Amino acid sequence: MSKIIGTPLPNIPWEDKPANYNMPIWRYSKNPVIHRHDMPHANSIFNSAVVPFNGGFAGVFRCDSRGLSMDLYAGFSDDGLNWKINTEPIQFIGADEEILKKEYRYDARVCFIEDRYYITWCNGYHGPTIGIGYTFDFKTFYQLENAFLPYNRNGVLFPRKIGGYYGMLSRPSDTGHTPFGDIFFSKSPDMEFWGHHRYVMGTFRGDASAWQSTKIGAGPTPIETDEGWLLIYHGVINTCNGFVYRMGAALLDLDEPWKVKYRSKFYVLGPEELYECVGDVPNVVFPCAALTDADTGRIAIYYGCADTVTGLAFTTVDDLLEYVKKNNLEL
Ligand code: BMA
Repeated sequence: MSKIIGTPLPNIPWEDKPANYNMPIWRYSKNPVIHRHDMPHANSIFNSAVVPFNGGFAGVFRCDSRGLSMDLYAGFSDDGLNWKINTEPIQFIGADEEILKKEYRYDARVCFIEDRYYITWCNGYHGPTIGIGYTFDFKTFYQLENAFLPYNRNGVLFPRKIGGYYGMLSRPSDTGHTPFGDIFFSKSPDMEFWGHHRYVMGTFRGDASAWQSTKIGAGPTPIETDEGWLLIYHGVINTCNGFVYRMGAALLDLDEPWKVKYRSKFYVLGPEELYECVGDVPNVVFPCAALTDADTGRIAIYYGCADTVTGLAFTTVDDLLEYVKKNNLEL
């Protein structure tokens, strides 16, 4: 039995694992949980992040408009299933107009640290890089300096300081659709200056785990367990019909998260349902958030489906960790 280190969340959205199901993650039976038009002028709502907030839930949603402009919108829910997403994008305030200028914003993660909700996202600044902001109430949003030089994507914060420093995973990339990509760890004393970069893990080139052979990127905020940080990530293979995005899981050392203890050879969820296989970008499952209940070990994962809608899936810390350990990728 493994333990989630964190707070109880008795109202976590939940469905039991279907009988005779042999994968470690199972889908919500009423998926997609958010449809493409659940905000009036959206073309698509996907790759979005939710957290417990005020007894219910709040989130930062990627809504691509009908102009296909990519931006972030706040949204609220009592049960994590029925969402009301604001019709106006988040307006950040901050110290420097240069940084506040919006080129594009997408794929947010939200992470509660100490006293506030930090938001990281892929921020256009002469190419994609990692934007950072924070909010206390999901009404007023403050933007800090970009974490890195372009080009970078999939910036994911750890929910507490490690060895006295904030920690972030990210994936150095390029200006385009990036045919490569490994996960790195960086640390910061103040959320502004990031350094001490360490390699965490990369693509796997062999036949045994080809689903993660082109690029990988961190997904939800890593989940603290008594055995290490449970990381859910995406892995990509390039095929004759383009990239296919699947979900994997790994366990990172608690004190030195750039050390990988286990990593799944097999994907833990892949595009199989129609809403995952058909959409603006077919064959994509892209996890960006996970709610956890420390009392029961339950985990609810929110993931983008085919760059069009948002799905919800469930697992427990035991289901996922057992699977990762049993199917460990030997490097
Ligand atoms: C990545 C990002 C994600 C997207 C994925 C599949 O490069 O743009 O937002 O889900 O491609 O299109």
